[in-house]
Amino acid sequence: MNLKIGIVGLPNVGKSTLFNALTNAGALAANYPFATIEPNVGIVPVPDERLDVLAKIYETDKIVPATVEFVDIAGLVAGASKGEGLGNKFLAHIRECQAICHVVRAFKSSDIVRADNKPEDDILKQAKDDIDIINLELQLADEETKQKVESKRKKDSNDENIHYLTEKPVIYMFNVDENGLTDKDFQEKLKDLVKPNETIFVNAKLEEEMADMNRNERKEFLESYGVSEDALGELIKTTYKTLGLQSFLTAGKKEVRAWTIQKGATAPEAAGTIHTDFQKGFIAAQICNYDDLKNLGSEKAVKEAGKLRTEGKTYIMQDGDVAEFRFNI
Ligand SMILES: Nc1nc2c(ncn2[C@@H]2O[C@H](COP(=O)(O)OP(=O)(O)O)[C@@H](O)[C@H]2O)c(=O)[nH]1
Ligand SMILES: [Mg+2]
Repeated sequence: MNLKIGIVGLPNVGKSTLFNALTNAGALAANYPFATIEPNVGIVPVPDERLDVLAKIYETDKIVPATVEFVDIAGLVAGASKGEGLGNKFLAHIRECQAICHVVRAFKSSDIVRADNKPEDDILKQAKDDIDIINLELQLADEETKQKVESKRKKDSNDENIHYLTEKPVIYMFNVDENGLTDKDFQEKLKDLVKPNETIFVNAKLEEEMADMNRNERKEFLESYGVSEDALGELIKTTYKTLGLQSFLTAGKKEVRAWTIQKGATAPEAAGTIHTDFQKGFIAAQICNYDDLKNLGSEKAVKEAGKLRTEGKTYIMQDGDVAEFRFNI
């Protein structure tokens, strides 16, 4: 599953700062060759502590995490749909994404000019105005798409599979300053602006400052600001929740690996994320629960405890299932 998240927002709200912080954090999260494909596209491993535990149990050095692709999408400004700024260049990028991370400026700084060049005044009100501008541009872009589709439909009646931008799930990421990180009252007010969407509060500047820190240093640094998880962890957790995703794991001497699937996916569907042949020729899945494996310490012990199950075609996968598939080709 190729999970792709587009980072949008007005200029100067901290998108690129966050994009860099996310890809940086990802590089640390695993010994996995992550990549920045283009300056604005990065593939980031999904942090998953379970993989480290499994690697020890199965005595392997190879850890392959699930990945998320982030795209730093510039060009959304007031009037973009009418050609302002980079015009409609952002459209194609957003269209390819399963979810949108909408970054909103909610920090105080007289140095960083706002996109509208207005002085900072009421942060809440300006945040609301900024959000409305972006959402209006997305709406206008959809209107244009709709018109194009309709005029095309008159010519040929092929029903196309159109993905409207405004139908994509949006997670609001408020870029707050140090006070905003712990000010629950302020956070509630920001949440109210975008209900019922999910919200995340981060300080892009702090995230950026952690670039050269190791995992422990990052943890301590964030905790000193009252933050328990970094932006990458928060965003991935929230995205999985919003899109109804979960992970299953495969483990062996060759490698341990995490895979992303929909909640409610069946065993053959899970097998299909590894290889389409696994789904076509699916026979059965041998499944144990990650916690049992962790507590009992080996696959052998899990088996002896009667906790290694054989599941068939209708089995619904659970988060943290460690699976091995049997199939015919
Ligand atoms: N004070 C402060 N400045 C920030 C924060 N996040 C980003 N900036 C600064 O705002 C400017 C614009 O940030 P950038 O990430 O390039 O914004 P983008 O246009 O949305 O990509 C840069 O000078 C950043 O250093 C923040 O949380 N606090
Ligand atoms: Mg930028």
